[in-house]
Amino acid sequence: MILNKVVTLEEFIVKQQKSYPDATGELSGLLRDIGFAAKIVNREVNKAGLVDILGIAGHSNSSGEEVKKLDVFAHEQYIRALRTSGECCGVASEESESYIAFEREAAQNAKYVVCIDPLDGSSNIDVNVSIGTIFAIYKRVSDAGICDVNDFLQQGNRLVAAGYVIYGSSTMLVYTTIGSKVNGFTLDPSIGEFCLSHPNLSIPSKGRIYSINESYWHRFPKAVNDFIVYCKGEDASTNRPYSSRYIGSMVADFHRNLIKGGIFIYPAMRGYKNGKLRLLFECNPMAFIVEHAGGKASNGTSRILDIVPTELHQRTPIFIGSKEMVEMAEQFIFEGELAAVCC
Ligand code: AFP
Repeated sequence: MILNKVVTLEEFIVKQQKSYPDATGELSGLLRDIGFAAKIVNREVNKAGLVDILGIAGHSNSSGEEVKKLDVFAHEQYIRALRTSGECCGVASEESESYIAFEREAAQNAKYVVCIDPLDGSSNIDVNVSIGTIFAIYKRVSDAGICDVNDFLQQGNRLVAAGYVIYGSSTMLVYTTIGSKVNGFTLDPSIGEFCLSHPNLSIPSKGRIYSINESYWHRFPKAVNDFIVYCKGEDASTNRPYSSRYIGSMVADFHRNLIKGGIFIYPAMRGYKNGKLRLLFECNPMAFIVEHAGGKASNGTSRILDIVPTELHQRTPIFIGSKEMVEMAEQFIFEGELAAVCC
């Protein structure tokens, strides 16, 4: 029997690096460090039901939401990995009000910053539902030395790399770098390595899954409800009605739609004029990935990656997934109408 050669994440990163003659290996080092931290977080997520790590850590994050112990653990692990890597001069984390500037000399000379949501979907931890980590890597814009806030307040169209880890029925790391394909690696627990399992991922252009928390129906703009009604409509020629699937973990909803085709929506709504999800920690990295997979990400009227951030914890409405579904949703959206409902 001939066994296929397994390609590990580390081997893949090195191979990718070799295809760029000018590459210094710094980005590769950073990606490897994120992969390492992902394994440690995965280990704790897997034993969450066994050890006394479940429960609320007793304080709120900067957005006023409950912080669970695993959120804190994941935040600390990723920060530690990035601090020691020497390839990163600072991190902005969804779990931290301000960015964290690394002071070691090697870090001050490093050219990358990372924005990270260490444990997205944490309200699902207690019920054994998939959760994830989302990361985004930019080149700093400041000169060497201590990084500053402008290094993080960059448009998504300046991203160098982005990815996510999904801690699910299996654990996967999916990432892409500028100008490359999206590749997925599944953690083989028997060898402790992420192995290439989903090369060159591309999202079907016509999906038939829509993912939105419909319980907010009465708060949504009419255009969003009109799109939901369209998804539920009967029409054989467009394969409708579409299927509704909503996990409540963006990483898990996004990952399913990436593989099967679909749209994930977290719109503006009454009381939340910019929706819930954060531009820097959730929307930009996912938009970068979906575009590299042939999909689309919009706030309803403009490309997510073109939004100019003004604050670290800025939120934005998002429509993300299969290109034709996002374009169809956009057809229902009118800026004026959204503004009228939300403001
Ligand atoms: P938590 O991390 O607080 O569970 O929030 C998860 C999340 O940011 C995103 O992953 C989900 O898609 C979204 O919020 C779910 O929000 P709703 O509960 O309002 O639908």
